[in-house]
Amino acid sequence: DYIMKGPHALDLLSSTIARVLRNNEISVLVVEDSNLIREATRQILQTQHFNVLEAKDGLAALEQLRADRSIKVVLTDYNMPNMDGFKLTAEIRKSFPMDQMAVIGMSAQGNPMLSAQFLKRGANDFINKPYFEEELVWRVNQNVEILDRIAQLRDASIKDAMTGLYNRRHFFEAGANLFANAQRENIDICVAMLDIDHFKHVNDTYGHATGDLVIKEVAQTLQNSFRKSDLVARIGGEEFVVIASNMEKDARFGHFDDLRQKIEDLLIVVDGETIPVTISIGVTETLADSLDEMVREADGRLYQAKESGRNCVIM
Ligand code: GH3
Ligand code: MG
Ligand code: MG
Ligand code: MG
Ligand code: MG
Repeated sequence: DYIMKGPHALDLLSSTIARVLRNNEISVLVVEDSNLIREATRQILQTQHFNVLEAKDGLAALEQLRADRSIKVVLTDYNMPNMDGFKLTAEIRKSFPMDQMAVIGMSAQGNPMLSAQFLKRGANDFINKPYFEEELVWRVNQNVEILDRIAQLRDASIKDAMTGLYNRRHFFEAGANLFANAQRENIDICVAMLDIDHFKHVNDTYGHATGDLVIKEVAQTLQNSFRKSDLVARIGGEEFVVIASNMEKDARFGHFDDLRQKIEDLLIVVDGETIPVTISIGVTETLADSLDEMVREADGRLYQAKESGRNCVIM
């Protein structure tokens, strides 16, 4: 029926499907002491395919928020025993910023100051009770949509669009935290600089598009060679950097040399021609006074690797 109405109906259908798929992944916590209203609210949200959790007061809500990291929206009543909605909102904001978790206040008391008080404490939105079902549905959906777009923008600002690796700016920001943590907790870290060999030759011989493809393949191999807790970034055109934590000392050189070999073994074929790709790697394992110093040290070793004929690891 929908589909017969033409392209606009198709758009509507596909955005509805996208919303259902998205909402399936999102938990909404309904905080309400009235069993009747809580139950009704849950049912409405379930029609939107949200995963709905319930709490009878602010204290119970805080406990759930600590336990379940998938909660993105909190719908909260004002008047509740133990902890009211204002206090709950203020408590939530101590741990969860408003661009990562939406708080929507609700109250039946017909007092216009209630919405102002909710917003003042950091709520994203407010709904009067009794609410119209459609208003509840769309306020929750819009709040989720906004959080989603913010997350997308944040992601785009820290990642390199071509490879999906972290960008240079994020490397130095996140790296500074990793480094400070390593210093404080006495965690063993190593920093590696990696650079594709004779890449100008790849561009000159096979063209820029093939060059881009090579960068993507190398980036993918790099990403797959380290743990989630390690930091892998594209720091320049065909230059990459890694901070790896708690890598076993004896296995370390082998790990980087295996990576070097994996790149050499990559089979990149364009128009029937196999593109030869190798990288040089410089690694430092000594915790210096700053991340910059460690990066400089690794870069020095990368230079040595280039001088020693490329396609090798200097550690
Ligand atoms: P070496 O072994 O000494 O590293 O030689 P090289 O040719 O790789 O030298 P260099 O690092 O100076 O050159 C890197 C080249 O990478 C220069 C630049 O045109 C190219 N490049 C940088 N970013 C990109 C990119 O995003 N795509 C493509 N296709 N080429 C890029
Ligand atoms: Mg109440
Ligand atoms: Mg160079
Ligand atoms: Mg190079
Ligand atoms: Mg380079």
